[in-house]
Amino acid sequence: MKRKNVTSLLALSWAVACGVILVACSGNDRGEDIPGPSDLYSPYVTKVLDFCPAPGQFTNTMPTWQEGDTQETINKKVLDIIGNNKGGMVSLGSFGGYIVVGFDHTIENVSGQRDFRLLGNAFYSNQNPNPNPSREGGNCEPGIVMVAYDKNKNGKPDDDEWYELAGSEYSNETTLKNYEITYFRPDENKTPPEVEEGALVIDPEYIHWVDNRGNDGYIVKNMYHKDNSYFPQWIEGEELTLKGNLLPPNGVDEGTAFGKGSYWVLYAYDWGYADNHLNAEEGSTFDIDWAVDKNGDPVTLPGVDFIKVYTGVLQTCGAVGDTSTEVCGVEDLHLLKK
Ligand SMILES: [Ca+2]
Ligand SMILES: [Ca+2]
Ligand SMILES: [Ca+2]
Repeated sequence: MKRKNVTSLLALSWAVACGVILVACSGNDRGEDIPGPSDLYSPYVTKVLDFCPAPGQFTNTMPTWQEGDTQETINKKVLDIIGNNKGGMVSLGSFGGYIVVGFDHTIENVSGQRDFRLLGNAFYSNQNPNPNPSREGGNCEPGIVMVAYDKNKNGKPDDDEWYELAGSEYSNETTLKNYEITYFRPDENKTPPEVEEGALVIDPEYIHWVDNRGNDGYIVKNMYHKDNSYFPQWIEGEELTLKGNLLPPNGVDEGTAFGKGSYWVLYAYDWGYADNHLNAEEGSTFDIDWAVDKNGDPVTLPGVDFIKVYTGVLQTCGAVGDTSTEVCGVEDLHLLKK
């Protein structure tokens, strides 16, 4: 015990010394003072500012909604699940569902390096019926990442402080910019249209949506998730409007194509999305230098204080159900010296 204490003390003084050196070396090429890496800070999420999933099969169960929950209690539940390296998981539901997290320091933008990692639950399948897929695929559910640097130091991400990290599909001509969708609260007691006995989809007209392109459709209810409401229960009002850029669908039923029944493969986009590559791979890390403004012009940020992730696709893939980005945490790669 005693030796451990001495070791800890030595480690602490070493860490403090390194911290001082690192702080002294921090800052950026514009000469602005920003907090540097230090063992005094947590490399993980320490705040959940907002959590608003879109309708989806895991909504109200990841985290679990209970009667009486408010936005504040839900945010706290989410922090308990994914904050401080807990490693749990929350689900953002269909397109546009989002989470906003914060830290106890500014994640520094180190030039030429990835700055943070977003943890999700993406995996690659080794049972893809397609023998020659052009990219990794399995259950990749890309979420678009936005970052905010608290320029005015008011402790909040103001509307004009948000920038998107432009991932590999940002310039894809089938990515729809300024997409907007409105989901309508369902009548949970309505009689759904008749479906075949044993059908996978038990309510094909469960949650109606309309978008700003003149389309409409439904989030369907499936037999595997039939007991929870898919509409976030702590949100007030009869409708929920969510905005962002809509990525093209990434799911392909490869089973049908290769005569092997139905087997959906959700393919990974190249880079720059949450819940899109394995947590251990470089594909789950992000460079703050990918930030762009509303016109798509690059923006140089000294660091970020807040990160927002929202589900980037709108699709339902057979038995896998609706695609939703999952978030399990964030790591400051500089503090972790990765
Ligand atoms: Ca960087
Ligand atoms: Ca601010
Ligand atoms: Ca996922």
